[in-house]
Amino acid sequence: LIENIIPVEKRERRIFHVDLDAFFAAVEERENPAIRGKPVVVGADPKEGKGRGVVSTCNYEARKFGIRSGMPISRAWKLCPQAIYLPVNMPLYEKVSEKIMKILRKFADKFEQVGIDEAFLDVSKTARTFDSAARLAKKIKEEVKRKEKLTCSIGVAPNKLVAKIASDFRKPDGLTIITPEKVRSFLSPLPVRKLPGVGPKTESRLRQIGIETIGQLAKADPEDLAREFGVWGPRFVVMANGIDESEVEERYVAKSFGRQHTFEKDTDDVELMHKTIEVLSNETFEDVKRYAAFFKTVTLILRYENFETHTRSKTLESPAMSAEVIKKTAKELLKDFLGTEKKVRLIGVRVSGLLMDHRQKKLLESVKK
Ligand code: TTP
Ligand code: MG
Repeated sequence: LIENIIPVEKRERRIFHVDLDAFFAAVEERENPAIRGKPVVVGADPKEGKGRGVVSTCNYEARKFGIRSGMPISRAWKLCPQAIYLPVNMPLYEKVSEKIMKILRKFADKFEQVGIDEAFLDVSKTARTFDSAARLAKKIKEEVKRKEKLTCSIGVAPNKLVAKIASDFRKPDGLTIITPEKVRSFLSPLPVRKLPGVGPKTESRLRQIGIETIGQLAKADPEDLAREFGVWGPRFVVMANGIDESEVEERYVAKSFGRQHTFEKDTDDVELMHKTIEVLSNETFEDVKRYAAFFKTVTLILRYENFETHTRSKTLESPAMSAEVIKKTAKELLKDFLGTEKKVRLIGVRVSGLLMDHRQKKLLESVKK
């Protein structure tokens, strides 16, 4: 058998990306049958259109009105005042997420949770062919639906990059299978925005040099792109060709912890910003403590009144585990932003580059069970 001759790591892999549909909103609908089938928006209080926060997510009924994640809640209200507006109930979603991840983990040779509602599964050993992988994906979808009453979308592909794009391709309740020979034809007509790492800025710079689809990017000269985008240029070309050799890797903690706050009124009051940074740092530190982790990087997020958003990070000389370090570093980073005319709408604090030792990982695993 050819499978016995070729070393396992060299064989084509079968990777799943699983992503729950309209996750927070779907959990709310599940908990409350009375709102099922109606447009549901989870996020900040809309305050009759005067609310200042954002939409966390909304169900597919609400998306028909044009509502999307990250949109100001006031805009959502304009688009659909009759929707059901609900606050974010994080502890509930975390509990549901844990149960779902437990189900998914069971089916994987290697498992990597990447967000509250998404995970990669390497099933190459369990499913030797794409046909058997397709059957396994259906089984997973059925079990999630039966046990947790939620739908998810799954992308099946030879690597993480393509699996991630595939899970997003048909949503909700989708299953998209991209065999190795289909990778190019699948990616090629898609807009470059579908590639992870390509945001609105990169998209518009690519458009200026005549590149709109992944297919066009795949054929671009890596050197031309290196001149335009530095080290990322050639990487974009590699991605556009559907190449990604990264492994599905178990992660023990969220890669970062953070909190943000939208001010009731846009502000230029430095003292208020400092006070807010202190509160956010304390809250962030509670999470850091809970996971007994050290952090290496502190990031400040700042959104001006015109929604222009900036982030600035500082990597510490040595890993820290203190609220004071978060406060001090975030305040230092804030200095870069002061002295403009623009008022500030939102401030956020984040720590990343988390380190844990082996014992702490074990501890965390036992807590999670
Ligand atoms: P997503 O998987 O991006 O979105 P979704 O599950 O709501 O919808 P779908 O996958 O069907 O497109 O994010 C998962 C959860 O993360 C989402 O339910 C709410 C939260 N979230 C935010 O709070 N803010 C955001 O800007 C985004 C994108 C998600
Ligand atoms: Mg989702």
